Amino acid sequence: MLRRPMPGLIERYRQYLPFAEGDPVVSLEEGGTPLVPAPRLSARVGAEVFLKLEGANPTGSFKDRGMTTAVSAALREGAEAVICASTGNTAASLAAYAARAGIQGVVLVPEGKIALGKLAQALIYGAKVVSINGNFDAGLRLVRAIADEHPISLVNSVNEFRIEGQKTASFELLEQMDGAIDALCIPVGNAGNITAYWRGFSERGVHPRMRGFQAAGAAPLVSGKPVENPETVASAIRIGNPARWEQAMEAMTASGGAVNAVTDEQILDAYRFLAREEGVFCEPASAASVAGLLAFGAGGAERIACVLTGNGLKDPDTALSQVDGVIACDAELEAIVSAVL
Ligand code: AN7
Repeated sequence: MLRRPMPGLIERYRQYLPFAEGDPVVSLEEGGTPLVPAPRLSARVGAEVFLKLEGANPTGSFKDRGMTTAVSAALREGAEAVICASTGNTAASLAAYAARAGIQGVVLVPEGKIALGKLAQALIYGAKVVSINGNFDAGLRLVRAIADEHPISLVNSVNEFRIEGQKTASFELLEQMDGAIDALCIPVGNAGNITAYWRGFSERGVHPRMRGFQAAGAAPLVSGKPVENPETVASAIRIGNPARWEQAMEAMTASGGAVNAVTDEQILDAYRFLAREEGVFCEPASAASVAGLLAFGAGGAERIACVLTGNGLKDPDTALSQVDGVIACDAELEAIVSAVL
């Protein structure tokens, strides 16, 4: 058989992952995402800035990196179902990989607080989608209890295989930036991803400053205490009590980085800026990384990567709330020309 040029993460990075030859692999050929230069953003902050487009993964977010590993491991253990609590992207990713594996996916999502595209994804892939009248933190407590008592595998980022898969993004960044990276800007919700990046960098002996950004209304790591009722337009990171709290703080402290908060207004400014000035459409939570860089500056770093964790198409409602809208016009040449030129 012809070897495909871009196999999934487990095949590409097997020697760094807890999978042996012959183990089951559930893959949608995730990873291998673009790293694009951001010239206008670079000019604004006075450093060379690159955007890691994780929205280019098969379900449109970085979660696929951890889901190929978590679902493959679950299958290896004989699981017939997988479960998670989610603000949306984990749900979409779980649903896709469960479908691919031929097992049942179950997801708990906060009622009314999950972006439309993510909900559509979870449903069309065939997961059982349960909407709870509680937030992500309540959902995570519930699925932990369910997985403790029943034969269903928990694949939130408390699952070690999730972190293992997600650390491959660091390997890619080092390849794409030739090892020269001074700082990483990344949104932080449940804090699994920043933990994974730090692990990946550390395994390669490289230690860029880890700069995490939370939404001001959901910033427990900044205030140092859990947030009872987190609120932000960036629904993906509407999380008040991150599961990987200590590890995330350790990554930021050990690397000389920091965690800071950005307001919804700063997030939406960065969101529009990326689309209009760089041609990159990410979701609001992803824009928190760039909002943070713009708000707090390059801090002396010369080469910076911002992780854009999810695709803008995930959340069409927020996009449409940020624009003037379409120009209605008669289907006539003169009318159109005078309307747009
Ligand atoms: C686009 O899907 O927690 O700090 O349940 O979807 O590793 O939690 C999503 C998180 C950043 C934060 N950007 O990552 C979920 C979920 C996007 C996200 C984060 C999420 P973590």
